[in-house]
Order: sequence, then structure tokens, then C-alpha cells
Amino acid sequence: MTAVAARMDEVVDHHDPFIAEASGHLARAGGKRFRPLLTLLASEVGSGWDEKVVDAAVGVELTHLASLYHDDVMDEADLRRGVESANSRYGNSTAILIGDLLFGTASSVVAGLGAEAVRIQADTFVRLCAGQIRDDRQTGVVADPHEAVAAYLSILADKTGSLIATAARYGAMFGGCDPETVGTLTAYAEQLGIVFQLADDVLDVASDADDSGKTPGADLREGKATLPVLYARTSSDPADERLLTLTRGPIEDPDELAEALTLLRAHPAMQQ
Ligand code: GRG
Repeated sequence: MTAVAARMDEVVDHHDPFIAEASGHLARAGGKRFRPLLTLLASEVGSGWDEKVVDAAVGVELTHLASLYHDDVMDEADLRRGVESANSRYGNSTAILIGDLLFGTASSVVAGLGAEAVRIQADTFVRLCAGQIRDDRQTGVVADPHEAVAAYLSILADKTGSLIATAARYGAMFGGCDPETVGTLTAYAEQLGIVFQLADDVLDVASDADDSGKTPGADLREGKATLPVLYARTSSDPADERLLTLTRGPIEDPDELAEALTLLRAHPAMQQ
């Protein structure tokens, strides 16, 4: 991962000091670097990593970073990776443009890997955006929670699974794996991505800012019916009436948000 960090530093740079500072803001804050790690690990199934695998890993992490800059603008988030979000620090316009710049940088790095890699990057970008749009359009009004769970998992496959799948696919491709192995690792990583996002959704309810580096309750504030909320909605227990009312739409009132978090944290849905 040292090679990935060094290559990222090299490509995320700019002659304009402000742009260099703002585009390195979240990268400097660290993050788990799960996706580039997956690229390196997938390459180990084949012949191991080289410069191409490192560039693929950097392309994936930069795409992820770009999506975080944009996501925080959309969510009006104030905290990311345990530091002030880019939108909080530099304003929305800069955060959006830095996201665009990082995606451009990612695409430039991936372009060095050939047409197939570029096509995969573009298809992944389409799925990321489509997943995010579908997620954003959830109204919180759920007629059938069981159907809603299936629809929700399909959103997660696009918005989170797609890039994690690509991380493994690049690693396997450039690690020289045969096409069947590339396919198997890609499919496995997409499922892993769905589970990864489910854990992220549960942490939005269960964790505090120190653990997750983000302000908890963001999904509830936006009225997103994530899996903990959907499971709670499958309940016919009259004791859940208040929780169902609170989570029917966005929760703007801080007291109501705190109440919904407390109810959901204690709910059997969170033990499942
Ligand atoms: C500009 C590339 C681009 C995309 C636009 C905003 C958007 C479309 C998509 C958002 C997709 C998104 C933010 C999904 C959430 C994925 C997720 C679980 C993020 C947190 O990932 P971690 O836990 O974070 O790996 P760290 O900080 O550890 O890297």
C-alpha cells in the first residue's frame, strides 16, 4: 500500500496551491483504503502486483474520493474521515469541482491501462451515479417493506458494490488471472460491497462520530429508509408506532432525530 500512497501523492498534485490543498484534503485524512487494498489482494490471486495494478488501485481510490466529495455536498455533511468535510471547509462549489477534478485525475490514470480499463471505469461511474440517484429519490414511504428491502439491496449493488467489484476486477485483470477467475472475483467483490454498505448503514445508527468519522443519524435526517429502518417497518408491534411515524420522512428536529436514534438503537431490527 506504500506504493499506492506514493502514486496517489504524485497524481493528486497541482501547481495552484489552493487546488493542491483542497484536492489532497480527504486523501490526507486517510480512510481505510479498502478498495485499493482489494485491488492488490485480487492481483495476488494471479501473479501479484506491479505498476499497472498500482495505477488501477489509485484509479479506484480516486474515484471513491471523488464520490465522497460529491456525497458530502448532497448530504450537507460536516464531517468525513474524522475531519471537516470539504464542503464545510471550502464551500459547496469547490467541493463539487474538486470531486470532478479527482474523477478526471482517476480517468487519466486509468487511461494509461488501456481501452478495456477505461470502459470499465466509465461503466462503473454510470452505476455509481445511477445508484446514488435511486438512493436519493427514496421517499421514505414504504408500502411493502419486504419488496423495499430487495429494491434497497439493488441500489446498494450500484452505489457501493459497483466500485468495489471494479477494484477486484482490475486487480485480477492486471494480475494476469484467467477470465473465469476475473469473473468470480468480480462477482464476489460486488456482494462484499453490498455487505460493506449494509454495515455502513447500520453504523449510521449504531456508532458515534469518533468511531465512524461521520456524524451519526445522517440517513435518518434525510429520510432514507436504510435496512435498519426497513426491518423496523416490518414490525406490527404497536410499540413501534412512534418509530414508524418518526421515520416516515426526513427528520429535521434535533430532538426527534435523537429520539429516533434511541428507538432504533434499542430495536430488535438492530440485533438481526
Ligand atoms: C463523482 C465519482 C463520482 C460519483 C458521483 C456521489 C456519487 C456519484 C456516488 C456516491 C456513492 C457513495 C458515496 C457511496 C457510499 C460508499 C461508502 C460505503 C462510502 C464509505 O466508504 P469507506 O467506509 O470510506 O470505505 P473510507 O473513508 O474508509 O474510504
